[in-house]
Amino acid sequence: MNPVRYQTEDTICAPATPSGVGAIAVIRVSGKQAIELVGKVFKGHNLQTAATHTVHFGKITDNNITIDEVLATIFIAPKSYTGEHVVELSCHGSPFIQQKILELLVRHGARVAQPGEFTLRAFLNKKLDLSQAEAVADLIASDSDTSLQTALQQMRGGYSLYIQRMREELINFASLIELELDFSEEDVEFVNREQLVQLVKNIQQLVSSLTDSFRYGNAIKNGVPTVIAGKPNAGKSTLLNALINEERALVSEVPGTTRDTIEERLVIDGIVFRIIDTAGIREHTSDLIEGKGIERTFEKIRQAEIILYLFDVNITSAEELQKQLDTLKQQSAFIVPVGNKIDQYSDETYTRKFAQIAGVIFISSLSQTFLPQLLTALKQAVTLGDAGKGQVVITNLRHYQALLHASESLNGVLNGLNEHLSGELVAFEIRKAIYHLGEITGEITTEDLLGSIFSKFCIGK
Ligand SMILES: Nc1nc2c(ncn2[C@@H]2O[C@H](COP(=O)(O)OP(=O)(O)OP(=O)(O)O)[C@@H](O)[C@H]2O)c(=O)[nH]1
Ligand SMILES: [Mg+2]
Repeated sequence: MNPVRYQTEDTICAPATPSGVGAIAVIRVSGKQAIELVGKVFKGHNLQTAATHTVHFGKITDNNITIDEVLATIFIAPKSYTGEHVVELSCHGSPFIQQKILELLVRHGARVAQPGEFTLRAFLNKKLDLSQAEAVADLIASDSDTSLQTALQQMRGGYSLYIQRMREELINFASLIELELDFSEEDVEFVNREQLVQLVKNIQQLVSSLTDSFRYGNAIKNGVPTVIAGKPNAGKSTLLNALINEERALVSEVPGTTRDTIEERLVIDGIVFRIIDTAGIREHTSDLIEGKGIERTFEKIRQAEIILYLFDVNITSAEELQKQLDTLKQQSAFIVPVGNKIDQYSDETYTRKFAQIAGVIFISSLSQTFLPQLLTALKQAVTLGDAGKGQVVITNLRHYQALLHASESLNGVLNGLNEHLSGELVAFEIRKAIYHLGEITGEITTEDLLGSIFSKFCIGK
């Protein structure tokens, strides 16, 4: 942890735009002295008398030598990103000019900001809560429509409102139970036990719908792990190459060509898939390397959200396929059976051959037929497989863990109430649940936690 981060009396400055040459660059200055300090080096309109949310043309000068012509945008506290006075200087986008201006600001008393320090201040000034601040980082890092949408939703408040409400209700009950304890001699009950049980059950349900959404949420953020599995020579590597339009994986007619797993990204309508080509599964191999590859295949299968089970329609019988699919069903992944090499059929009798197996998609990886159907199936697997769109989705591992802890404590509350345990124990468990819910929105924080969250931001954010 870096203590400098918490010196909120300092006025901080940093480039807000990426490093390198560009048309313009923005330097952000925030703090109690921000306007006064920039005013010392800015020749033009008197910034100290400027209204909030106004833009002013002027020159940045150092001892009467002009460094650059800039636009200064003024935000007066508390109406700014950080909640403090903020000046944004749009200068010409040369790294040299930016450096000169930053040096000048530092000479006049500003300090260069730490990563995420602007957003940290926004959090400390209650401009956003912790889960919203974390969403800012996700937003900057988002690289697909879906991840962008989830980050935006979380930044605008997402589930923090729910969590705050749950927390407040629990706080009410906890204080009533604690009040009872003060009057324990008189044997009064301020808290209706049935109401409390109902409330805890409702909250429990909400918490578990949030934790359930994590698998989906995490997939959106990091890409849906999608494994192409099947027997050697089924055409897995050919399919990977066809999907990403590139000769990425080695293809040959020798079974056991792929030894290690190969992963490539594929974006379909804003959803990111991590397509993983694996070594073909066969039961007996004397080849050590191939054996290791097969072990790795099973590891990938266990981690998969979706398994594309590829089989050669020419040499696979329906019974065999059914058996292979049955063994895969032990996995929690969504399984799509894919019949490959249909180009070797002159008619469509292959559909009859596998008629009793549901949901088979038939393709030819080699001649790239029916690939769009496969893409549609992939998209559906995501939306059918888990929480649909529009629902609140958890993408953050820290939130997920806090929710799991809250859920454990809520179970403790319910058990305590069922077994008529003492009010003290029940209150203790409620307080624990309140604590864990508070960790998400930042009502409960430690400097270590804040440090680890905000240090992941880029400088200037
Ligand atoms: N006719 C036909 N041949 C195909 C098709 N897909 C793949 N093949 C051929 O099947 C052979 C094996 O293809 P690969 O893509 O290497 O198969 P694989 O499943 O990755 O095999 P391993 O890595 O050994 O497990 C190659 O000769 C491919 O050209 C297809 O749709 N039609
Ligand atoms: Mg292969």
